[in-house]
Parts: sequence; structure tokens; C-alpha cells
Amino acid sequence: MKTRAAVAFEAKKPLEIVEVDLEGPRAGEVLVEIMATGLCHTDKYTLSGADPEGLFPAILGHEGAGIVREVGPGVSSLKPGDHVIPLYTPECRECEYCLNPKTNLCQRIRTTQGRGLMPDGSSRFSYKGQSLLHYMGCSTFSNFTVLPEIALAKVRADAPFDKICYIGCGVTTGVGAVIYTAKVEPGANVVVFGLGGIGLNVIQGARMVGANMIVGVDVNPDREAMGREFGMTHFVNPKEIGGDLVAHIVELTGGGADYSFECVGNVHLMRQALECAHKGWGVSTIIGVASAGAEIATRPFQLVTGRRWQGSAFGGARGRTDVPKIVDWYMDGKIEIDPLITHTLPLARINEGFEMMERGESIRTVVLY
Ligand code: NAD
Ligand code: AHE
Ligand code: ZN
Repeated sequence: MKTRAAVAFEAKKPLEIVEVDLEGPRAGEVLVEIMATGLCHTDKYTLSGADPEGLFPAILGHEGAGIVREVGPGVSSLKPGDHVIPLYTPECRECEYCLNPKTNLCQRIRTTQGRGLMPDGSSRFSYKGQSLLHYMGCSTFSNFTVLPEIALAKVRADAPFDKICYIGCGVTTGVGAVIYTAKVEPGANVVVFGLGGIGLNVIQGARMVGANMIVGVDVNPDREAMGREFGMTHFVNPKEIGGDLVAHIVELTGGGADYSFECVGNVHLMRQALECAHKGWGVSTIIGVASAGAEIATRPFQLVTGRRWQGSAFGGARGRTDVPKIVDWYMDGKIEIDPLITHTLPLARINEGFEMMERGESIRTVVLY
């Protein structure tokens, strides 16, 4: 079939909206009509050329929601008409990783996914006879896409696509990092570095579990108002405090954060986030994706004296199990999504969404098909 897509032909170049060819689903695969997709900072990172797994030409996008239109042979858990959210972290429920309760990182199709291919090692997309690569197993910047059955969460049919697409990455990553990865307890003091599409969801996750202080750190003063709306109790702009940021946060929190989160992708902030964690027990979680070649550093004494450093991918969520629950939380009013979607655009204007992200004007832009 033909479908409209925003294609990344090369790194650092705007996406081009063209009609591409899409092959139907093979065994274990599903054809999905994407109804809406969010623009995540990770798409921009890959387009920048800094991602070692950023291969071109490709169809980017990994934060979508849509409807199953056709299933390939052997697909048993989904049928045409089902509403779904694509999962860049699949859940096969059979691999060594899925069977270990300590991780959400299903590895069943990780190798081919990282090479921009379907599990059988081929692509379903092409343009003028040239093969186009998939991205993060999702390629939601195409109106129709093909995914493995294990990379789709079935969700309730009354949830609006233009909001729940954000659960495909940002919401789950932020809220999940608090609940599933860090397991923040009621009464904890939490510090969040970076109040963008991910950090604001960390804030609402911390509010949801009953955190005490929720400190937001951002160089963009415009982020303070939204942070407070989502439960932030204190705002720190590093540009405005005189002196050392870590010392400032340690003092503000009465000894350091019980839990800190880095939601920017900056290795210097990762260090500050670790070092502002409380001596003896503070846990710092890295969410931000740093450029290839970047490395983190700290004095090992920071860890010897009881701080712990960890990371979180897709909020530690097991997609097919947890994503439908997070959709319920949204529909039941337990978490908010609507105010974070600051802009909507048609596919033809998708590049404007990345420009607004660059200028710090948007939290989330959603493309509506
Ligand atoms: P975003 O651009 O919406 O937000 C980034 C925020 O960081 C902005 O508010 C910006 O003002 C702030 N910031 C930039 N430099 C800063 C500094 N020096 N000090 C303080 N604040 C600073 O990005 P996003 O969509 O929220 O994504 C954030 C990061 O998380 C990215 O690196 C993205 O790739 C990553 N990410 C990781 C996962 C995962 O599963 N681990 C999932 C999604 C996104
Ligand atoms: N390909 C990059 C790493 C990108 C990365 O860390 N991705 C996160 C999700 S970001 C979503 O916006 C992730 O889930 N990582 C685990 C995994 O298996 O990819 C690089 O630098 O190589
Ligand atoms: Zn993302």
C-alpha cells in the first residue's frame, strides 16, 4: 500500500513529507493506522546525527497511538479495530529479560530493532524502490506502519488518540521512572533536573505517590509555572543562584534529595543530580539520553558514602502490561496529559514542531494524521 510519511533522508536535514510504499504484515506482525504521534527529544537527538543507532534514510517517531487494520499469520492477541500504542520497549513475556522481574528491557527483537529492521531482518518501507529503515521499532511518523505483535499495547477504545499517544513515551518514561524504577515513597524529597516533556511527568509521578518536597531545576524560567501546576513545590534556576548548585539543593532539601532524576541528557547535570542526593541513601536516576561518546564522572567517594546511581528506560514499564493501566490512570483523572500538549500540527508541518522544541517553546507537540 501507499502511505504518507515524514522521512529522514539524512541527518541534520528537515524531514520530507512524501508518499512511501509499505508492505503488509508478515507472520507475527500487525499493520497499524497511526492516528496521532508526539515529538520526543529523542527523535531530535537521532535526527541530529549524534545517535550511534541513528541510521538513514529512516522513518522516525516512537510516541504514537492508532488502530489495528490488519494482522499477519499467527497473531493471536490483536484483531482489526483494536486501539493500540506502539512500544519501543516490547514485552514478549518469554525471553530471559521478560522472565526476570528486575528489568523491563525485553531483548527478543532488540538487535534487529537497533538496525532499523523488522525481526526477520527486512524493512517494510520503501521509497522509489529504495528501502527505508524503521526506527525504534515504531516509525510513527508514517500514517500507516507495521510492528511486531509483541510491540503493541492494546488499550481501551474510549481514550483519545491525540492525548494517549504521549503515553507511548514521555508520560510512561517520567511517571514510570518514579513508580517502577525508583519506587519513590510517600514523604520523600525529590529533585528533578529538566522540566520538559519527561521531567514534568516525573513531577506528576512524584505528586501521585505523595512526595514531600518536589524541587524542579531548569534554565528556562518559563518552565516554572507548568512545574507548579504539576506538583512542583520549589523551583531552582541554576542561572539565578549565586554559587554552587549542588550545595544550594542540599541545603534546600535539608541534607539532599531522597531521589533525584536527570531528564536532560547532559552528563554534567547527571553528576550534579547524583551529588545532590542524600548521603547514606539518596538514589539518582538517569533518564536523559547523552550523545555518543559522552561519559559520566563523579568521585567514587560519592557512592562509597551511600548514594546510588541508576538509569531508567521507558520508565521501567512493561509495555503490554503497564501501558493500558497508565491509559486508565489518565482516563480516571489520576494523571494529567492535556496541558502538556502545548501544540498540535498536521504532518505537513512536523518540522515546525522540532523548531519549537529547539527554541524551548513547546512541551509536547502532537502531529494529527
Ligand atoms: P525537552 O527538550 O522537552 O526538555 C529538556 C528540558 O531540559 C528543557 O526544559 C530545558 O530547558 C532543560 N534544560 C536544558 N539544559 C538544561 C540545563 N543545563 N540545566 C537545567 N535544565 C536544562 O526534552 P524531553 O522530551 O523532556 O527529553 C529529555 C531527555 O530524556 C532527552 O535526553 C531524551 O532523549 C530523554 N528521554 C529518555 C527516555 C528514556 O527512556 N530513558 C525516554 C524519553 C526521553
Ligand atoms: N540509541 C541511543 C540510545 C537511546 C536510548 O537510550 N533510548 C532509550 C529510550 S529514549 C525514548 O525517547 C531506551 O529505551 N534505551 C534502551 C534501549 O534498549 O534502547 C544510543 O545512544 O545508542
Ligand atoms: Zn521518547
